[in-house]
Amino acid sequence: MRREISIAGRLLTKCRPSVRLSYNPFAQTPGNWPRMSRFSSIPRPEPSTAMDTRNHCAKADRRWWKNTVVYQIYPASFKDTDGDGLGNINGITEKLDYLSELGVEVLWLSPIYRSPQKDMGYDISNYYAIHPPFGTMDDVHRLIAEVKRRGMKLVMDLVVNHTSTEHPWFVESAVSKESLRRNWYIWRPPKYDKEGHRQPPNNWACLLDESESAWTYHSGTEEYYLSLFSPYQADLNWENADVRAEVHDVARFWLDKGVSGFRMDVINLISKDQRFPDAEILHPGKKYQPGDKYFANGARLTDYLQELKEKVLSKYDILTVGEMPFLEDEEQQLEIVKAEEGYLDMIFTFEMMGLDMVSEEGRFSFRPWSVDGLRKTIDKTQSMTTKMGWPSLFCENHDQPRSVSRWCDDSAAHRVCGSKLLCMMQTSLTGTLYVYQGEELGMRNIPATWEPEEYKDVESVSYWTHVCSTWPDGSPERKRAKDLLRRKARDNARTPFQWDSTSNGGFCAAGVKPWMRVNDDYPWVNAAAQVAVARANEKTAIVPPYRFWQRALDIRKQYANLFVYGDFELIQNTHPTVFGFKKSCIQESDVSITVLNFSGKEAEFMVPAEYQVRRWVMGSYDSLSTEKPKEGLISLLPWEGLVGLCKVGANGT
Ligand code: TEU
Repeated sequence: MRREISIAGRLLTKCRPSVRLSYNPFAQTPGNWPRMSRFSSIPRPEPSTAMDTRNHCAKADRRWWKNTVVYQIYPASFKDTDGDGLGNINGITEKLDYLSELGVEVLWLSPIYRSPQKDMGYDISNYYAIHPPFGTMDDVHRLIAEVKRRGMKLVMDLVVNHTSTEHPWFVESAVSKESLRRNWYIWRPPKYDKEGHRQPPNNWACLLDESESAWTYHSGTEEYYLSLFSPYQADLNWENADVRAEVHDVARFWLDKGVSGFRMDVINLISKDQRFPDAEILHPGKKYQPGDKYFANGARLTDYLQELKEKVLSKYDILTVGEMPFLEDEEQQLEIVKAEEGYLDMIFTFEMMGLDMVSEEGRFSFRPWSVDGLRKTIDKTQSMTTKMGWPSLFCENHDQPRSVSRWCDDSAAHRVCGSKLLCMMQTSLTGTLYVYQGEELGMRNIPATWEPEEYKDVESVSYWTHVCSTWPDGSPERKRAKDLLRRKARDNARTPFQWDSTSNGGFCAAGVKPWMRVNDDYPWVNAAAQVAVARANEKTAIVPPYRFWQRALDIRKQYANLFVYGDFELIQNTHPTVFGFKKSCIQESDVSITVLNFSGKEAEFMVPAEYQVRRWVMGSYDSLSTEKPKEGLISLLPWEGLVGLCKVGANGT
């Protein structure tokens, strides 16, 4: 069942999913098929059994942004050099050697633009200026030059779904209904309920505060504006060609300065259903409901991306990655990233981040996740390469808890092994790899002993305020909410970077109060301590995460055919705790196997009979791991991961 439609002169073949995953990163509409999507009415074909799943490695074109490692910097928390307790641009420049030594090649900076910082810079009030506490435009020029001098590249965050309400465009838009910029944003009149009380134009919930409306009332002009994330972040009206032209100018401005690409913030939310209908009731009893079905992956998304590509992006040799929550359908994902015909090089999707969430319960929820879920999710993203798409790989970013705390065990006994296990998983998968600051040290979540007052993120603050106004102090509900905050708050990733064991973890000078409390573990979890250990290829007793990452990135480069571009296949895919996979490439005589025991208990794993491990090249327990048997049944210690290069035996393929 496949139908072709012609839209705007292009022949499109579009598909509707027959099966949908129930996960959703915001715990919103389970299965968010966009009604307005141009492919929504087209049936999906039966899965093709004839699809050739091998040898894509050899076919893939080899653009620079594929075989590269991107390191995300959260400027507020990276390094303070001017004594105000907030990280700054010169702090990044100062640490470039550390980054280049680690082996990263591209830096992605979370927003540094002028902003009232209601959402840590994701609320921009001037795209052409720098937030003064971060530094000046000259500092940025110097950073770009120093990055280039080291053969590295810089990627910026492009946040154009919304602006700060302090942006002059919004200020002008809000002046009156007749303002020339009125329709730069999304304004709608109120609705009135049966009792005559004023209500927002529809029932959509706010994304960073599920108990509130996605609309904010403006008494001056007696209308509401759409503010999907928070009342301080007003959604731009992309239907307006002037808005799009201005966004194109912003992108050109930064590319002309020599930046090498963009991470595009929630870029799949730019086309909204213009009817702004009420969302279906998914959370009975709640006033506001998830509206993503109507504001994500909308009908004109690909038109807007095509225009951006045509007018701006295609004119530069850059990396583009779109952050796309609420996008789970493979065909849609592929349409965005497909080689040549796609609009962006790659996207961030959040299926893995949903494995430990309960959709019906919202953002702050938790359920134990399974290795089987992880296996299926990764298998799905890896399979993109078989259809000429390109995956992005990440376990952390500034919105997610720390990976070792979330997916492994961050206790003193297991933290190091767990970080190495996650490192091996990421460095042996196909795609462009993204490492988040501190991940290379095995940094951990906020300690359980911290009170909610230490959490600074707008989302955490709204959540906790709501909890406190709903449940009394000492109630089990509050206790549970506190636990969820500790597990899931974005603050977990935002504590200051731990450079050394001096006060404030070396993030800022002694005596200066950092903008956010430094994790108490800095005396033993810090960069200096890990860098001080000899390089990992020497037989040291315990290789720390930084040295392990450094070596893993080397190995990834050295065997790029297998690790960066290789064809992915699951092995022993029913194992309850071990995630195993094989990588191969027609251009290589070896294949690799990665075996990851996601458990605090020992496990056994059978090396497939057709392979004999020539060499275990990486292992969580270092020399202990790499001396494991080369074939047959191998026993794995808690949180032990292994990566081996294998000869293909007589029965091998
Ligand atoms: O995030 C989009 C977003 O809403 C999610 O990443 C969300 O924070 C996460 O799913 C929580 O689980 C982007 C930015 O990364 C985030 O920091 C901003 O707050 C948001 O957009 C608005 O700009």
